[in-house]
Amino acid sequence: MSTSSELLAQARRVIPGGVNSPVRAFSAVEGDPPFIDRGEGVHLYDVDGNRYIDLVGSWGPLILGHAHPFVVDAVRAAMARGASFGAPTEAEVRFAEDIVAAVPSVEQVRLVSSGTEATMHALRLARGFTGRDAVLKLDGCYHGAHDTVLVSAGSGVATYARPGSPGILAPATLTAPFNDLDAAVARLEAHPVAAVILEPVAGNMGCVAPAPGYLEGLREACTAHGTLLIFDEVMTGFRLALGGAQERFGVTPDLTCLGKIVGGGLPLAAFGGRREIMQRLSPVGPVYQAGTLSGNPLAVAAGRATLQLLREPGFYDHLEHISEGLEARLAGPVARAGASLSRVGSMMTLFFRATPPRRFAEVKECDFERFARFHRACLEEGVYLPCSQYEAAFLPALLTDEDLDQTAAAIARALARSAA
Ligand code: HOZ
Repeated sequence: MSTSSELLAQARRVIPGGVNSPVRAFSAVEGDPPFIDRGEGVHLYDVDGNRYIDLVGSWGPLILGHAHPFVVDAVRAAMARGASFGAPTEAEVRFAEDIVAAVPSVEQVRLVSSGTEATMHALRLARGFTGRDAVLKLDGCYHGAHDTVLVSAGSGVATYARPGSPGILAPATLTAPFNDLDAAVARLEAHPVAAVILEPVAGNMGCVAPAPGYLEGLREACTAHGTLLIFDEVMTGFRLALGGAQERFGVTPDLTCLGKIVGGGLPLAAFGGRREIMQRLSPVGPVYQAGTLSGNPLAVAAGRATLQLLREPGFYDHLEHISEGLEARLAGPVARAGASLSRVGSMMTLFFRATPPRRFAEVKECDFERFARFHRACLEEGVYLPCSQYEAAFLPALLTDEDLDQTAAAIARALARSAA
């Protein structure tokens, strides 16, 4: 028995399912999850001594790879000054200035500790600002684990084939298919809706790009109906461009949720947007929002250091070049396997379906049994990929040509091995 499997058995005695977040459980693929010992650059090492090229990157945050020395030094210096104060610091101000400068829609920002908090508070703020209760979310998008948005959600909810979750209270959540503008407009015409929330590039039903004109159409419809447009850029923020998907696609939402990369691998997220909306937040406005560890000095230090490196000229061109390089190397093997690769920037998913899906319903048509075999074969070949067809891989910017060659060759072998 491997050390990972022994640890999983021990974990299951004291932690539900042995994991602290369901997507880590490997329930939809073959075998047990490796328990991780450490990460270095683009590599992960498990407790059994196996080394993997890491294309999960902690589900998105690690655009600079593991334990980047510049980030480590920043966190070490912050720790030496004290882990938490529950009081304002200058670093928070400078960090907020960095975020405002980078993200087109953000005139003011509030720091929180997780993406779930960011979307929860953004939706509350939208309701408070508009005086409306209903919100519209798109099928297959995932916005964290709180009541309003655990409806027709992607990520772990889809992986475990649940329509939502017992225990949630979401009577005012409307849904429409992702990439179906007419359906969304019909909902807005039929109901007074506080906000439309979506991942502008879906990453939680695998990587699904917005159809041409879709984001622009939602923007127009929201403006026409007095509805706030919320981009959940927890995955896409600082990943698809410094200014996220909104910069890449040129569509500006009213509110933006950030997470993952913005915290440099530490628990930090944010939501922000137009000043007049953000001014409705407590203590200036009546919409309450709070958090003891919000703006935590260690997380702020990691986030600031990360953003500093992302602002280096050419960073995103290089990341695009790497991502194109992997896609090009995989094109032949993927086509021969009858699969398809969906990529936007450095987010990508290999779907076991002949053409890349455009909607959640199409993702559900994939060959999940083959995905499970493929995933296990990838692990055995030394490539660590997300353990669900409903997730996106995230490439780190440190991948070398040699890494890309080895990764593509390993994935090609895994594709061949996973054929029935
Ligand atoms: N949001 C990520 C999965 N799509 C990872 C967070 C989690 O659910 O554990």
